[in-house]
Amino acid sequence: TQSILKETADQKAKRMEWWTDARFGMFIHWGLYAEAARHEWVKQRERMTTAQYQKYFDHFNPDEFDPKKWAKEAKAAGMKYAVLTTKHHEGFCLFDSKYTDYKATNTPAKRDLVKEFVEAFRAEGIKIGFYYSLIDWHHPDFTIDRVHPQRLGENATEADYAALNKGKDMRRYREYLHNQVKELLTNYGKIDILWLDFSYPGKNGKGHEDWGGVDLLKMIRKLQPGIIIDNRLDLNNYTDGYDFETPEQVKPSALQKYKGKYWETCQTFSGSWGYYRDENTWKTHRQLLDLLITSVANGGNLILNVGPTARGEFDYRANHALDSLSYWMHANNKSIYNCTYPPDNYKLPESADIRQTYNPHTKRLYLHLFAYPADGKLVLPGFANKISYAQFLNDASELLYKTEGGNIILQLPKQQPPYAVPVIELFLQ
Ligand code: H79
Repeated sequence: TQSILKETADQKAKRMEWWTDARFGMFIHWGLYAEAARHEWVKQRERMTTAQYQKYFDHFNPDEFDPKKWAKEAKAAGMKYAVLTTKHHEGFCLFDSKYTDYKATNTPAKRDLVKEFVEAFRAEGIKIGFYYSLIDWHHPDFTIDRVHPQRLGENATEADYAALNKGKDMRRYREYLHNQVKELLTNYGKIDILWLDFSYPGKNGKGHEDWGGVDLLKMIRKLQPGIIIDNRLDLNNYTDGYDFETPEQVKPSALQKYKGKYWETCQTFSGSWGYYRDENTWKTHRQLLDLLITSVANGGNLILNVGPTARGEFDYRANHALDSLSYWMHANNKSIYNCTYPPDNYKLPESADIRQTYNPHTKRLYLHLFAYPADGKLVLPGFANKISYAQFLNDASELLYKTEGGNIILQLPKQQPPYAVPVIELFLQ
């Protein structure tokens, strides 16, 4: 395996430190698909031609766009970084690229939306991430493959695709891609995260050779040496071909296997990433807390997505979900930031009702109560002599306990603190 940065594990840990400490970020999927309001893959799902899709370009007019509001909401919810789709698979650029006319500045929006996003979020002290789609369903040289809106029927052969793609030249697309990534990493100051999406190597798919991945990676590392990159460029033979893994829309129970790695699970409120008006599958407050807490309890990050509307606002359901998270985070964020899974000797038996996190700097252990004991008794098996004090995290109110055999028995008040998931803070001996 090769490497570009020639870093030691300690040097990488230092580069990643702010990100691992942060634990919680905001993803923002915004593009022309917000107008269709039925999934960011609408062009592909409905096999729309670029001509049919043109109405969304012509009518893109987010007259309520105010990224300062977005940044305030992200900050209130406790999110420490934000990653915006500068271009999604549809190919539409939210930024003022020299290399295409298919960009926000040429729509009724008439503005570089990426620039405004960067300025607003930076002003709130939120780290800046760019999502950039490797896939491009608009660029004329991007060859039509089996995942493209203009794909052929199931029975089409390689020869059929070769005929269809006559005249398209991926070399020109590669140059375009590299040029745009260069613009993004040159024109907007320090960029903290680059989120490239995605490769699908294999039969008639696209991988690092199509993207010119090695040269692209070298350029990225050179332009922004501190940047943190996701793992979707298909460059696995470089030790620093990526910085973190990206389990997408997986259940909390599937996160355990990433323990010990750098990872971030990306999750949606309702299933789609782009604004989807009629989707009725919104996660509950409790489910969102479960994703956040279980991520930290397994040593990873959560990036939670908002799909703003075509007016440029967060939808009322997204606002409601963010408000609930703000309320919880305001009182309980110390069990999230700078935390990870506890050392083995502080692990409670596996239980659906409790998730543990641990702050290695302060040596405090956090118990997240997904069920509140009816009799107020909480037994910590084998915890005798392991703790010196106990309190609720939200208000630092003392929790009494006694030692029985090798166990600690915590006596909680009858009344549950007013949080969907209350947190106990234990001071370790
Ligand atoms: O931007 C969001 C999504 O639009 C994008 N990634 C997040 C962050 C994304 N959507 N789907 N996927 C990533 C995974 C897609 C997998 C599939 Fe396929 C596409 C399954 C079938 C078509 C790739 C190609 C895997 C098999 C064939």
